[in-house]
Amino acid sequence: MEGAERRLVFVSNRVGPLSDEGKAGGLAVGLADALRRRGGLWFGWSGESSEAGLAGDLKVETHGNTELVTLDMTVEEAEGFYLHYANRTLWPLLHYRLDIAEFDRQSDRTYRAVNRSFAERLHPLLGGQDLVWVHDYHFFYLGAELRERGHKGPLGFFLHIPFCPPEILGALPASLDLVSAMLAYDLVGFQTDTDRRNFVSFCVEELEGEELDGGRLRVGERVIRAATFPIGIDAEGFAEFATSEEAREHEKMVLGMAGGRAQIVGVDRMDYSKGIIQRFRGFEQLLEDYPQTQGSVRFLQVAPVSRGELEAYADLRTELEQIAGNINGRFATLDWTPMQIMTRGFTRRALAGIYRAARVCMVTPLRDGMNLVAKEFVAAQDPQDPGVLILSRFAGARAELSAALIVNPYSSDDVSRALHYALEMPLEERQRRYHLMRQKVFENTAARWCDGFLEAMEECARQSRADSEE
Ligand code: GDG
Repeated sequence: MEGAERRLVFVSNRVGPLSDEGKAGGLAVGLADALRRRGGLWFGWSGESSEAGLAGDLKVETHGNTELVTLDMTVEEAEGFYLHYANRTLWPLLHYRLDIAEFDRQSDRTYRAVNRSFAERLHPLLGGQDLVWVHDYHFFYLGAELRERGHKGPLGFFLHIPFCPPEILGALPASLDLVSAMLAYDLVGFQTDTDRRNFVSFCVEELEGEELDGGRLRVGERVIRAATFPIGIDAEGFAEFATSEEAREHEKMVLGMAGGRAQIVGVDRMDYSKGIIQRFRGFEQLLEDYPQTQGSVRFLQVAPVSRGELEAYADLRTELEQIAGNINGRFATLDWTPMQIMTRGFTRRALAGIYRAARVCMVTPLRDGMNLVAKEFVAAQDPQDPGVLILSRFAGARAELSAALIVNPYSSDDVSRALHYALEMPLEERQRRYHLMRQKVFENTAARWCDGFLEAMEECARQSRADSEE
């Protein structure tokens, strides 16, 4: 059990919270759990800007055996690194949106410089035995920067969002540098086999890499492991939320608004990758193709504004509000408004109540790493009278939740047919599908995902020690 002695070090753009006041998402819950159990350090951006930025003082919060350490950025650092390169270049590109990805030299430079500065500040805090686990597309270069500073211990990286095929990634001017930098990690984790395959293909096609057995990959002198670790949620915890008093109040409110009509729900950060526009079109098509649904359904879309400083996101908001307005204008009667969009956020307990009030939940991203909403919806259902999940074939969650109604989100016909089928679905079929999905959601939890990744890292560490002793 030598591995159990190793300290955990997590690096992610945003850090915490460690305690769960009903606000934290699945990821934070999973990571915080592991930190509480084993102790360690969680390192990242404070979310604030200051004049000194990454050169400024470390902010340290100690909670028992765990430290949260954060740094500010300057306004320029935050803009170039986070808003521009991470969210205007990498996010759209990795979500297969070459049409809106923006490439500029300056933000590429800032992104690399910020990764370098994070490595510079983190390196003195590290011991060679630490298990260092870096999260997501903000930190592709961090591992390589740590290696340059002499860090020899095990480094893991997990990508929460999709990894696009080489034909798309190749458009990124820095694609070779970026993927080469990923090889500094010993373990690279993805949400789905497709993402993993895309990464391996890039290494093979562009970097003369070679796939070995056991998920290993050789590129030049380096041998790393690339594997799939589908993320989960704290299913028990979320199911408890769904029967809390706050949830019940919200469930009642939603059902009251529905007034006996079938409630359809969508919950997403307002992001173009989530396919909300296409979902609205599908709902409109339902009202058109199945006129009996007019007056008998109600659609609530919860879409808290996210990255609102970026034009693509501001435009999306305007467009969604327009489409919702048009649908309501076209179909509403004196006593029925077909749909409602809300851009304010809810607590997680309230959200659980909203899921529970839903007869149908639409999760229709155009591309999504996993999609935790799909899993939360399942966890929140009443097993006696569960709602139906409509799930995009392009969500990572599709691999586990194949008992959902799987749709092509680009096809309004497909979405409208699935909605109609869901609304008509007999209780027995709802229960059968729900139980299959429930099993997956309660089995592959956030804690299990986290432990699985850490175990694989321990294995990599043992392997590399064995190799260096040979
Ligand atoms: C990335 C990947 C991957 C939404 N509205 C409210 C609220 N939410 C919460 C949901 C859910 C979370 O936000 C969204 O998670 P997703 O997984 O759906 O999507 P991303 O934010 O894009 O996350 C994704 C994930 O990383 C983890 O690896 O699954 O594919 O894109 O938890 O419930 N939470 C609260 N109020 C809201 O109004 N409190």
